[in-house]
Amino acid sequence: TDRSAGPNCPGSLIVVSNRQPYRHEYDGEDDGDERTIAVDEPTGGLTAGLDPVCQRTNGTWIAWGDGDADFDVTDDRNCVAVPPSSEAYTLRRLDLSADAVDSYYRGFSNRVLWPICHGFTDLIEDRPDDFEWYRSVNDQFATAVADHADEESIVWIQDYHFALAPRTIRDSIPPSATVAQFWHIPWPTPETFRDCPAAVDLLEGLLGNDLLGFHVDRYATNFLECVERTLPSAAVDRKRRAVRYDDEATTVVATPMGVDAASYDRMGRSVDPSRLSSFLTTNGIPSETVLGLGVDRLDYTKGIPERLAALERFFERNPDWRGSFTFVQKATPSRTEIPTYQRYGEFVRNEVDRINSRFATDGWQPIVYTDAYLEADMLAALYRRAGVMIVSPLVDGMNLVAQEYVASSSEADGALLLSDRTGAHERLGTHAFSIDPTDTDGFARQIADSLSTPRHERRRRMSVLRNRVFERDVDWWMATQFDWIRSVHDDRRPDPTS
Ligand code: ADQ
Repeated sequence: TDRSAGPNCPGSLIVVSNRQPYRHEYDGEDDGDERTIAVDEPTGGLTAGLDPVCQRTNGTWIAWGDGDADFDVTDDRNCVAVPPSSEAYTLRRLDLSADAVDSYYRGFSNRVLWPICHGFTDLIEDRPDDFEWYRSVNDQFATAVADHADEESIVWIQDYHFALAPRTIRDSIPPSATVAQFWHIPWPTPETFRDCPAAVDLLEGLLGNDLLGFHVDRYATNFLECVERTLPSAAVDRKRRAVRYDDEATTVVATPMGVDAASYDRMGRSVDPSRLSSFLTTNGIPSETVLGLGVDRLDYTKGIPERLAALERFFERNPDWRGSFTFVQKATPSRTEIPTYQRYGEFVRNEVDRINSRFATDGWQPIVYTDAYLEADMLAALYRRAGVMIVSPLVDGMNLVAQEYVASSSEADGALLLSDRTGAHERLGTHAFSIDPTDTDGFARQIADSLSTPRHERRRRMSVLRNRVFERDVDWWMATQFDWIRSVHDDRRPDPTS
């Protein structure tokens, strides 16, 4: 996609995110005295979309320096100019200690905020010191923002790793600068949020934003209800979705994130068929099989055991499909230092083995599990080849995988099975094969139905889904966020006529 036009950012952009857009790594080459440093280009929708905006506004990106090769620990402002070809903007990398990462990232972010926002309150692990580290890392990021901000700055913070930073940033940058944040995961109901440690601090922190974005209306409403119940002195206007607290105003909006649809479409078509067949052969998948596919981080929110249970029920009830339908589960190991995630991964792999040993024949096994790295174009080709895509989270803020599948399905005859508990379901649910992941019988029936639905009907559904995914792609999402940012930015500025 030509992104040179891109969304219109009214000031100089400062992006704050946990992960950095460019990683600097030794490339293994020995170049005289020094080894050469290779730079990884940004991949993935959000990073690839924001990078050109930073380039155009000569902005700044602030992120955790995560093991960067050319990191100079004696320099407390670890800045590099990126991208290497044009050096258009500044990447400021924060050096976080091992303890800080363990507590802020693997601790409070992923053992408290992640489970609570997804409603898994029984999985919360509130370890001593994690919150204080979370606060201290948020302060570190806020100080870095203040170093780079001026009157015209637009600070755009990504995600749940930074709930406290917005207020500190607000208090330390010029009043005419704007602070916005997008929260990529759900916001829970007040009943769930009641169990959240440091609830008051988190809400006060988030209300330091001029603009706070969520994927769907439900999360925005939940957030406003939590503010009403937790901060009695906040003035909440539910209709206008606005909060006044401590003399600052926050506008809350819902903008569902999309994917770079055109690029998935193009990548899916462009892969040499021999690469795809060699992937199938290497994994022992018969080339003529009807292919089912699941692509997820190994995370307990993604409903992988529920999917396996439904597949088992499906093969029990539909013996005719044994040998001619193969399900590929592409899993990406995630947060592997956390024991809950280790146990989850182990459980998933054992279930795959058990189901395979139940149904496998000489030349066929029902489920192929792989956690091998896949290049983006191969992923798109696999999506395009899959007749049935199963996306079955128990809770998911949005879910980009479902949209990537639709965007890659240029043959338009595949079927998307989509959990009604995802943000994506609100736009795609009417024309996907909707599932409740916990209803094993119903789920298994939907697998069978999707496979027996006539091609013309699958095409009809898929073409509606494709229109929706292409209409609201990642560029639409960013443009909409920047429209909102511009409107709150204008509100902050002194009225020239008064
Ligand atoms: P995630 O929970 O990570 O994101 P998802 O939205 O599906 O879930 O995004 C995962 C991304 O990782 C996809 O772009 C996918 O292609 C990519 N990916 C997965 N495995 C891969 C692999 N092996 N190789 C390369 N890429 C791989 C969180 C929230 C979601 C929300 C997003 C964006 O939990 O609800 O949709 O952020 O806001």
